[in-house]
Amino acid sequence: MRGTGPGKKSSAFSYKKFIDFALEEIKGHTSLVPSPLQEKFNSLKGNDGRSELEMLSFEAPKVRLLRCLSIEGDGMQVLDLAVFPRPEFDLPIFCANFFTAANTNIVVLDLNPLHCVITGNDYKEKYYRDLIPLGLKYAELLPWGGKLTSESLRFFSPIVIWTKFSPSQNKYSTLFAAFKDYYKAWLKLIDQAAEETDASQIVRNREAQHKYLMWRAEKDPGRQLLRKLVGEAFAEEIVRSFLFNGVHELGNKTFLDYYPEYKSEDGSINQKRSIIGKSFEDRPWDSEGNFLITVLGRE
Ligand code: BLA
Repeated sequence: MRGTGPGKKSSAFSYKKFIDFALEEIKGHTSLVPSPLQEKFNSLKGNDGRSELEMLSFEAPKVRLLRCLSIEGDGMQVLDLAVFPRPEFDLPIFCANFFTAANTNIVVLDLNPLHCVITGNDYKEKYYRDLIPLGLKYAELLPWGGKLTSESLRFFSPIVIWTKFSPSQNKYSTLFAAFKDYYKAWLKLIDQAAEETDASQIVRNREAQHKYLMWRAEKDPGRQLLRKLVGEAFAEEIVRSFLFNGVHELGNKTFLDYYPEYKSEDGSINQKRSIIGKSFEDRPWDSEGNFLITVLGRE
């Protein structure tokens, strides 16, 4: 390590170039304009006086919201970049969720399916069939990260990259390559997407996105850290109005309407992330993208 102290091991690494790539690359496909959210959610320093949080948000003709939160702290980096299509499109949601601490990296990279790909075949065929080789390539380079919140699997696609690794330049390069390839694959989908005109399909897309957002807004693993950095009130605003913007706008159903299994005896939401528990020690899709365990339907 050149001139870096022991506590600074991972600070040579930054997710900024991922963001630069995403914003630059999309320009060849569509025209981004800043989101009105940008005014309230931008840059700030964490309560520890050292962490920097940066929030960026944009819209485009087919994109309801492209938003990104990055945190650079003391030996810690976070990237949470997601792109949510407008409800007139049933496109997958681009999802890059990377947490880097001194000794570990936790990675979810996926084109999260808007509709179920576990019990249903049509949506899987439509969007993932051609992407299976891409998924297989990175499943080898960035192997399955072991057991995780079982409920999360409903929101993942057959090409999801769920991995954990110790800091290594080589792994970061592979992750950057995967990020670029997944993002480009997603941009191709958005290029090809035709606007839905059937009102009932648009309603169905909107509700599916709302259900997804309600899950993530309630059970986001980053909440504790955000609360520590910016205080409880602003952390909640970031989660509900920025990261998972749409929870208030896209529908009226509550978390428990969608996920009644989380209801506790007193009627409140069970605070546990998982009711089923952690599972899926190994990657639960075969090499053709078939889910191997069929207990987890979504609709
Ligand atoms: C851990 N983040 C995780 C884990 C997953 C995800 C699966 C492993 C723990 C688990 O099994 O739940 C990510 N889970 C997802 C994603 C979906 C999902 C993307 O269901 C989508 C449907 N993460 C952030 C931000 C921070 C963050 C903003 O997005 C920090 C500010 C941190 N993620 C974070 C931390 C952990 C984690 C600290 C490990 C701690 C823990 O497991 O609670």
